[in-house]
Amino acid sequence: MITPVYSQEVAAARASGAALVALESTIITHGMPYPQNVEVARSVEADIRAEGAIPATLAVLEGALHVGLSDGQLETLGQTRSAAKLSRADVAVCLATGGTGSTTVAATMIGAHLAGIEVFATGGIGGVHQGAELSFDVSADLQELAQTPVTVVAAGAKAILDLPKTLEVLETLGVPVIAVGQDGFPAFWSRQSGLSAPLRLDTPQEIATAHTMRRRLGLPGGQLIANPIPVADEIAAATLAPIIATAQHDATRDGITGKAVTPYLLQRIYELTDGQSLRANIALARNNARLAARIAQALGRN
Ligand code: PSU
Ligand code: MN
Repeated sequence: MITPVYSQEVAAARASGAALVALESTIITHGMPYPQNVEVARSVEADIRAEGAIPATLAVLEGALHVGLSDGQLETLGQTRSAAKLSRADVAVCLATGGTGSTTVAATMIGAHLAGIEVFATGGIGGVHQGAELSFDVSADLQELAQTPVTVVAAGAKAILDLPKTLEVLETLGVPVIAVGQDGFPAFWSRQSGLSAPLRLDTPQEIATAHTMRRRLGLPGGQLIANPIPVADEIAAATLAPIIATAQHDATRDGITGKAVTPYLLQRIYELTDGQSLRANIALARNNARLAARIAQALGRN
Protein backbone atom coordinates (compact mmCIF):
# COMPACT_ATOMS: atom_id res chain seq x y z
CA MET A 1 0.00 0.00 0.00
CA ILE A 2 1.28 3.50 -0.73
CA THR A 3 1.52 6.00 2.09
CA PRO A 4 -0.15 9.30 1.25
CA VAL A 5 1.49 12.63 2.00
CA TYR A 6 -0.38 14.03 5.00
CA SER A 7 -0.59 17.74 5.77
CA GLN A 8 0.64 18.73 9.23
CA GLU A 9 -2.92 19.26 10.43
CA VAL A 10 -4.10 15.86 9.17
CA ALA A 11 -1.02 14.07 10.52
CA ALA A 12 -1.70 15.57 13.97
CA ALA A 13 -5.37 14.58 13.77
CA ARG A 14 -4.41 11.01 12.88
CA ALA A 15 -1.99 10.86 15.80
CA SER A 16 -4.57 12.12 18.29
CA GLY A 17 -7.51 10.15 16.88
CA ALA A 18 -9.47 13.30 16.01
CA ALA A 19 -12.46 13.02 13.67
CA LEU A 20 -11.50 13.57 10.02
CA VAL A 21 -13.64 14.53 7.02
CA ALA A 22 -12.35 13.99 3.47
CA LEU A 23 -13.03 16.58 0.74
CA GLU A 24 -12.72 16.18 -3.02
CA SER A 25 -10.81 18.55 -5.29
CA THR A 26 -12.57 18.16 -8.66
CA ILE A 27 -15.17 20.59 -7.31
CA ILE A 28 -12.23 23.07 -7.04
CA THR A 29 -10.60 22.49 -10.45
CA HIS A 30 -13.57 21.50 -12.62
CA GLY A 31 -16.68 22.49 -10.64
CA MET A 32 -16.33 26.22 -9.93
CA PRO A 33 -14.48 29.22 -11.38
CA TYR A 34 -11.42 30.84 -9.76
CA PRO A 35 -11.27 32.60 -7.29
CA GLN A 36 -14.62 31.47 -5.84
CA ASN A 37 -13.43 27.86 -5.96
CA VAL A 38 -10.57 28.55 -3.52
CA GLU A 39 -12.79 30.70 -1.27
CA VAL A 40 -15.35 27.89 -1.11
CA ALA A 41 -12.67 25.29 -0.41
CA ARG A 42 -11.41 27.42 2.49
CA SER A 43 -14.92 28.05 3.89
CA VAL A 44 -15.80 24.37 3.75
CA GLU A 45 -12.61 23.48 5.61
CA ALA A 46 -13.34 26.20 8.22
CA ASP A 47 -16.90 24.87 8.70
CA ILE A 48 -15.54 21.40 9.47
CA ARG A 49 -13.08 22.81 12.00
CA ALA A 50 -15.84 24.93 13.61
CA GLU A 51 -17.83 21.72 14.14
CA GLY A 52 -14.87 20.13 15.92
CA ALA A 53 -13.49 17.89 13.15
CA ILE A 54 -10.46 18.17 10.84
CA PRO A 55 -10.79 18.59 7.04
CA ALA A 56 -8.62 16.61 4.61
CA THR A 57 -8.78 17.78 0.99
CA LEU A 58 -7.37 15.15 -1.40
CA ALA A 59 -5.46 15.71 -4.64
CA VAL A 60 -2.54 14.29 -6.61
CA LEU A 61 0.28 16.86 -6.80
CA GLU A 62 3.31 16.05 -8.96
CA GLY A 63 2.90 12.33 -8.59
CA ALA A 64 2.09 12.21 -4.87
CA LEU A 65 -1.28 11.49 -3.26
CA HIS A 66 -1.92 14.29 -0.79
CA VAL A 67 -4.40 13.93 2.07
CA GLY A 68 -4.79 17.43 3.48
CA LEU A 69 -3.56 20.44 1.52
CA SER A 70 -1.80 23.54 2.85
CA ASP A 71 -3.37 26.90 2.11
CA GLY A 72 -0.75 27.52 -0.58
CA GLN A 73 -1.40 24.15 -2.23
CA LEU A 74 -5.15 24.87 -2.25
CA GLU A 75 -4.51 28.24 -3.90
CA THR A 76 -2.17 26.77 -6.53
CA LEU A 77 -4.59 23.96 -7.36
CA GLY A 78 -7.46 26.45 -7.66
CA GLN A 79 -5.48 28.48 -10.22
CA THR A 80 -4.18 25.49 -12.20
CA ARG A 81 -5.90 25.04 -15.54
CA SER A 82 -4.08 21.86 -16.46
CA ALA A 83 -5.05 19.59 -13.54
CA ALA A 84 -6.39 16.25 -14.75
CA LYS A 85 -9.77 15.05 -13.49
CA LEU A 86 -8.99 11.78 -11.74
CA SER A 87 -11.56 9.07 -11.27
CA ARG A 88 -10.88 5.43 -10.31
CA ALA A 89 -9.46 4.66 -13.77
CA ASP A 90 -6.98 7.55 -13.74
CA VAL A 91 -5.33 7.78 -10.31
CA ALA A 92 -2.65 5.13 -10.74
CA VAL A 93 -1.46 6.49 -14.10
CA CYS A 94 -1.31 10.04 -12.71
CA LEU A 95 0.77 8.86 -9.72
CA ALA A 96 3.00 6.71 -11.95
CA THR A 97 3.77 9.58 -14.34
CA GLY A 98 4.33 12.34 -11.78
CA GLY A 99 1.18 14.15 -12.86
CA THR A 100 -1.12 16.58 -11.06
CA GLY A 101 -4.84 16.06 -10.83
CA SER A 102 -7.92 16.60 -8.73
CA THR A 103 -9.91 13.72 -7.30
CA THR A 104 -13.56 13.02 -8.13
CA VAL A 105 -15.92 11.44 -5.63
CA ALA A 106 -14.70 7.97 -6.71
CA ALA A 107 -10.99 8.79 -6.42
CA THR A 108 -11.49 10.70 -3.15
CA MET A 109 -13.22 7.66 -1.65
CA ILE A 110 -10.23 5.50 -2.68
CA GLY A 111 -7.74 7.92 -1.10
CA ALA A 112 -9.84 8.47 2.02
CA HIS A 113 -10.08 4.72 2.58
CA LEU A 114 -6.29 4.39 2.20
CA ALA A 115 -5.93 7.08 4.87
CA GLY A 116 -8.49 5.47 7.18
CA ILE A 117 -11.03 8.30 6.75
CA GLU A 118 -14.62 7.07 6.76
CA VAL A 119 -16.63 10.25 6.08
CA PHE A 120 -16.47 12.52 3.02
CA ALA A 121 -18.38 15.70 2.19
CA THR A 122 -19.04 16.96 -1.33
CA GLY A 123 -21.66 18.89 -3.32
CA GLY A 124 -23.21 16.44 -5.73
CA ILE A 125 -22.15 12.99 -6.91
CA GLY A 126 -21.85 11.78 -10.47
CA GLY A 127 -24.56 9.43 -11.69
CA VAL A 128 -26.46 8.18 -14.72
CA HIS A 129 -26.51 10.93 -17.35
CA GLN A 130 -29.61 11.77 -19.33
CA GLY A 131 -29.52 9.79 -22.56
CA ALA A 132 -27.35 7.11 -20.93
CA GLU A 133 -29.38 4.47 -22.74
CA LEU A 134 -27.51 5.66 -25.87
CA SER A 135 -24.27 7.15 -24.49
CA PHE A 136 -23.65 4.58 -21.68
CA ASP A 137 -22.46 7.57 -19.58
CA VAL A 138 -22.69 6.34 -16.00
CA SER A 139 -20.29 7.84 -13.45
CA ALA A 140 -17.75 5.58 -11.76
CA ASP A 141 -18.88 7.25 -8.51
CA LEU A 142 -21.78 4.79 -8.31
CA GLN A 143 -19.57 1.68 -8.50
CA GLU A 144 -17.23 3.23 -5.95
CA LEU A 145 -20.06 3.69 -3.46
CA ALA A 146 -20.77 -0.01 -3.90
CA GLN A 147 -17.25 -1.14 -3.04
CA THR A 148 -15.39 1.39 -0.87
CA PRO A 149 -16.53 1.82 2.76
CA VAL A 150 -16.83 5.60 2.96
CA THR A 151 -20.00 7.52 3.88
CA VAL A 152 -20.47 10.31 1.31
CA VAL A 153 -22.54 13.37 2.23
CA ALA A 154 -23.97 15.11 -0.86
CA ALA A 155 -27.00 17.30 -1.61
CA GLY A 156 -28.49 14.54 -3.72
CA ALA A 157 -27.64 14.76 -7.39
CA LYS A 158 -28.05 17.46 -10.00
CA ALA A 159 -30.93 17.36 -12.43
CA ILE A 160 -28.27 17.28 -15.20
CA LEU A 161 -28.46 13.56 -14.39
CA ASP A 162 -31.30 11.13 -14.94
CA LEU A 163 -32.29 10.92 -11.26
CA PRO A 164 -34.70 7.95 -11.47
CA LYS A 165 -32.07 5.89 -13.32
CA THR A 166 -29.37 7.00 -10.87
CA LEU A 167 -31.49 5.73 -7.97
CA GLU A 168 -32.20 2.46 -9.82
CA VAL A 169 -28.48 1.81 -10.39
CA LEU A 170 -27.66 2.61 -6.76
CA GLU A 171 -30.32 0.14 -5.67
CA THR A 172 -28.94 -2.56 -7.99
CA LEU A 173 -25.45 -1.95 -6.60
CA GLY A 174 -26.71 -2.25 -3.03
CA VAL A 175 -25.83 1.32 -2.05
CA PRO A 176 -27.97 2.75 0.76
CA VAL A 177 -29.38 6.13 -0.32
CA ILE A 178 -30.40 7.92 2.86
CA ALA A 179 -32.23 11.27 2.87
CA VAL A 180 -31.65 13.39 5.96
CA GLY A 181 -34.70 14.78 7.77
CA GLN A 182 -37.15 14.30 4.89
CA ASP A 183 -38.69 11.51 2.82
CA GLY A 184 -37.86 12.95 -0.60
CA PHE A 185 -34.60 12.59 -2.50
CA PRO A 186 -33.10 16.10 -2.83
CA ALA A 187 -31.95 17.46 -6.21
CA PHE A 188 -28.87 19.56 -5.38
CA TRP A 189 -30.10 23.17 -5.85
CA SER A 190 -33.65 22.10 -4.89
CA ARG A 191 -34.73 20.36 -1.69
CA GLN A 192 -37.08 17.99 -3.52
CA SER A 193 -36.59 16.07 -6.75
CA GLY A 194 -40.14 14.72 -6.72
CA LEU A 195 -38.70 11.24 -6.07
CA SER A 196 -38.79 9.38 -2.77
CA ALA A 197 -35.50 8.52 -1.15
CA PRO A 198 -35.23 4.78 -0.48
CA LEU A 199 -34.16 5.39 3.14
CA ARG A 200 -34.35 8.19 5.70
CA LEU A 201 -32.38 8.96 8.87
CA ASP A 202 -32.62 12.09 10.97
CA THR A 203 -29.49 12.25 13.13
CA PRO A 204 -25.70 12.04 12.64
CA GLN A 205 -25.58 9.30 15.30
CA GLU A 206 -28.01 7.08 13.38
CA ILE A 207 -26.02 7.62 10.17
CA ALA A 208 -22.78 6.72 11.95
CA THR A 209 -24.34 3.60 13.47
CA ALA A 210 -25.65 2.50 10.05
CA HIS A 211 -22.14 2.97 8.61
CA THR A 212 -20.64 0.78 11.32
CA MET A 213 -23.41 -1.81 10.92
CA ARG A 214 -22.50 -2.40 7.28
CA ARG A 215 -18.98 -3.32 8.33
CA ARG A 216 -20.31 -5.59 11.08
CA LEU A 217 -22.45 -7.34 8.47
CA GLY A 218 -19.39 -7.86 6.28
CA LEU A 219 -20.86 -5.66 3.52
CA PRO A 220 -18.50 -3.73 1.26
CA GLY A 221 -19.16 -0.19 0.12
CA GLY A 222 -20.35 3.03 1.65
CA GLN A 223 -23.53 5.04 2.04
CA LEU A 224 -24.89 7.99 0.10
CA ILE A 225 -26.24 10.58 2.52
CA ALA A 226 -28.60 12.94 0.68
CA ASN A 227 -28.67 16.18 2.67
CA PRO A 228 -31.13 18.78 1.33
CA ILE A 229 -29.90 22.32 0.65
CA PRO A 230 -31.03 24.81 3.38
CA VAL A 231 -34.46 26.34 2.65
CA ALA A 232 -33.06 29.88 2.37
CA ASP A 233 -30.61 28.92 -0.38
CA GLU A 234 -32.84 26.73 -2.52
CA ILE A 235 -33.54 27.42 -6.23
CA ALA A 236 -36.85 26.05 -7.48
CA ALA A 237 -36.54 23.04 -9.79
CA ALA A 238 -38.91 24.74 -12.29
CA THR A 239 -36.55 27.74 -12.60
CA LEU A 240 -33.61 25.49 -13.41
CA ALA A 241 -35.31 23.01 -15.72
CA PRO A 242 -35.10 25.11 -18.93
CA ILE A 243 -31.53 26.17 -18.11
CA ILE A 244 -30.44 22.57 -17.66
CA ALA A 245 -32.18 21.64 -20.91
CA THR A 246 -30.27 24.40 -22.75
CA ALA A 247 -26.96 23.30 -21.24
CA GLN A 248 -27.67 19.72 -22.30
CA HIS A 249 -28.58 20.81 -25.81
CA ASP A 250 -25.35 22.79 -26.07
CA ALA A 251 -23.29 19.81 -24.86
CA THR A 252 -24.73 17.60 -27.59
CA ARG A 253 -24.26 20.35 -30.22
CA ASP A 254 -20.60 20.80 -29.17
CA GLY A 255 -19.95 17.04 -29.22
CA ILE A 256 -18.96 16.85 -25.54
CA THR A 257 -18.38 13.29 -24.31
CA GLY A 258 -16.73 11.29 -21.52
CA LYS A 259 -15.33 13.03 -18.48
CA ALA A 260 -15.76 16.44 -20.09
CA VAL A 261 -19.56 16.21 -19.84
CA THR A 262 -20.05 17.08 -16.16
CA PRO A 263 -17.62 20.08 -16.11
CA TYR A 264 -19.12 21.40 -19.36
CA LEU A 265 -22.68 21.29 -18.00
CA LEU A 266 -21.68 22.90 -14.67
CA GLN A 267 -19.91 25.76 -16.49
CA ARG A 268 -22.85 26.33 -18.89
CA ILE A 269 -25.36 26.42 -16.02
CA TYR A 270 -23.14 28.90 -14.16
CA GLU A 271 -23.07 31.14 -17.26
CA LEU A 272 -26.78 30.77 -17.99
CA THR A 273 -27.76 31.73 -14.41
CA ASP A 274 -25.29 34.66 -14.33
CA GLY A 275 -23.51 32.94 -11.46
CA GLN A 276 -26.67 32.48 -9.34
CA SER A 277 -26.23 28.71 -9.29
CA LEU A 278 -22.88 29.21 -7.58
CA ARG A 279 -24.34 30.85 -4.46
CA ALA A 280 -26.60 27.86 -3.86
CA ASN A 281 -23.73 25.51 -4.64
CA ILE A 282 -21.59 27.15 -1.95
CA ALA A 283 -24.38 27.02 0.65
CA LEU A 284 -25.05 23.34 0.13
CA ALA A 285 -21.36 22.38 0.11
CA ARG A 286 -20.95 24.10 3.48
CA ASN A 287 -24.12 22.49 4.82
CA ASN A 288 -22.81 19.06 3.80
CA ALA A 289 -19.44 19.75 5.43
CA ARG A 290 -21.11 20.56 8.76
CA LEU A 291 -23.20 17.37 8.71
CA ALA A 292 -20.18 15.26 7.70
CA ALA A 293 -18.20 16.68 10.65
CA ARG A 294 -20.98 15.63 13.03
CA ILE A 295 -21.16 12.13 11.51
CA ALA A 296 -17.37 11.73 11.78
CA GLN A 297 -17.50 12.66 15.46
CA ALA A 298 -20.43 10.32 16.08
CA LEU A 299 -18.42 7.51 14.42
CA GLY A 300 -15.64 8.16 16.90
CA ARG A 301 -18.09 7.57 19.74
CA ASN A 302 -19.40 4.27 18.26
N1 PSU B 1 -21.56 16.77 -9.73
C1 PSU B 1 -21.67 18.02 -9.27
N2 PSU B 1 -20.54 18.74 -9.06
C2 PSU B 1 -19.30 18.22 -9.29
C3 PSU B 1 -19.20 16.88 -9.76
C4 PSU B 1 -20.35 16.19 -9.97
O1 PSU B 1 -22.78 18.48 -9.05
O2 PSU B 1 -18.30 18.91 -9.11
C5 PSU B 1 -17.84 16.26 -9.97
C6 PSU B 1 -17.49 15.34 -8.79
O3 PSU B 1 -16.10 15.35 -8.58
C7 PSU B 1 -17.92 13.97 -9.30
C8 PSU B 1 -17.55 14.10 -10.76
O4 PSU B 1 -17.29 12.89 -8.68
O5 PSU B 1 -17.87 15.44 -11.13
C9 PSU B 1 -18.31 13.11 -11.61
O6 PSU B 1 -17.79 13.15 -12.91
P1 PSU B 1 -18.18 11.98 -13.95
O7 PSU B 1 -19.65 12.19 -14.21
O8 PSU B 1 -17.32 12.27 -15.14
O9 PSU B 1 -17.88 10.69 -13.26
MN1 MN C 1 -19.18 10.16 -17.31
